[in-house]
Amino acid sequence: MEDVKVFGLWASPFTQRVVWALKLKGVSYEYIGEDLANKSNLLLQHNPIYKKVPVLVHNGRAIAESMIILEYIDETWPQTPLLPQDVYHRSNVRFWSKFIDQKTVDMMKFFGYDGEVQERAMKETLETLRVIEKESGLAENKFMGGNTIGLADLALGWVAHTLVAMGYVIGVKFITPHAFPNLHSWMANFLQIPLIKHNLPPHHLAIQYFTQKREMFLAMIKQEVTHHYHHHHHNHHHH
Ligand SMILES: N[C@@H](CCC(=O)N[C@@H](CS)C(=O)NCC(=O)O)C(=O)O
Repeated sequence: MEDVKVFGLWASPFTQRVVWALKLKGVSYEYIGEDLANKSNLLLQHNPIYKKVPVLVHNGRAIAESMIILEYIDETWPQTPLLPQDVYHRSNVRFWSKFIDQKTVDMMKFFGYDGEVQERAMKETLETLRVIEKESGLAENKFMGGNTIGLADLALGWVAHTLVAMGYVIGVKFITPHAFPNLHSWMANFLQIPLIKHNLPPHHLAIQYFTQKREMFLAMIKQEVTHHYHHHHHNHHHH
């Protein structure tokens, strides 16, 4: 008997990658929602290095890091393959998966800031989207690297959902048909897949979650600025 558990957070774009992969494969699993402000002992035990979600636990053995988990899932449950048969195409999909994964955190940076820092971060986000738009072959293919959904699409999936929610909160629409026609079609194709469509966090909850998150981030920066100011001031008196 298979024992599959996912430790996750519903709003986490990294958790969503794993949920989508398991759904596409038709693997049933138990979902354990984590409160990141108060992580469970099991999560810390399963991912002592990063202490992050998602973690997949298969028959008692833990795997961390969303993209590593996706490869594990693909190798363990070969139905509906996430990587192409052809060796070259497979490398190409891995290339884009890695590129997207490496850029993901930086692409979200704009969301935690205001003013100049936000503007600079936003430029970077747009530049990365431009690279994917132009270079990843989306003009010829429905999905990243072919006509079926795969590893790189799951890596990029957060752009079709989390990035949209983050943009909504700050009043920016990133993926318009005009600015990114290929990505815009990809997004429509991605969201049309029933197993994706039916496994997205509800829009209003995502908006609510990211609105709060942004307020928290901005409050944190303010606190840091005040802290630095006092620190500086304090030193001044002594020298
Ligand atoms: N590279 C990791 C990123 C996972 C990640 O950043 N998870 C966040 C939630 S979205 C987390 O668990 N944060 C908790 C923390 O940093 O304390 C992956 O791909 O799985």
